[in-house]
Amino acid sequence: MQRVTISIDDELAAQFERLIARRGYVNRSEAFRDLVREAVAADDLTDDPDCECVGVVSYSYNHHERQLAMRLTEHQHEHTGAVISTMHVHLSHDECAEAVVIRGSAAEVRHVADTMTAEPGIRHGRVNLIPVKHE
Ligand code: NI
Repeated sequence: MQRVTISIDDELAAQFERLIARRGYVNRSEAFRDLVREAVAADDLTDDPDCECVGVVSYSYNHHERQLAMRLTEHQHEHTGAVISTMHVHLSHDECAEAVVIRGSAAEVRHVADTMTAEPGIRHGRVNLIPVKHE
C-alpha cells in the first residue's frame, strides 16, 4: 500500500466531499481508490478493443413513442449471444427505464450499446464497461 498526497482546489474538494456523502463511502481513501479504478478500467478498455468485458447499458424512453420499444427489442434479438439480461422499469405513465447487461469484447459491447442509445427518443443513454479479469 502506498500513501499518496494530492493538492486540489477548494471547490473541487467540496464537490468531492459531496460525492463521498452521496455515494456513501466510508472515507476519502476508499472514494479515491474507486475513482482511480474507474479511470484505469476506462483507459484499459479504450486501449484494447478485444478486452473481455461486461457492459451495463442504461437509458430511459417514452414507450408511447412510435415503434421505439419494438426497435430496442429488435436490437437485443440481433445480439442474443451477447445480451445476458434486461431489466425494465415502468417509471411513470409514459416513461420507462431499462438496464441491459451485455458480455463480449469491449468493441462488441460498445457497438451494441451505441446502436441502442443512438435510437431517436432515447434519453440518458449511458454504458458502463467492467473488465472481466481471469486469474
Ligand atoms: Ni415500461
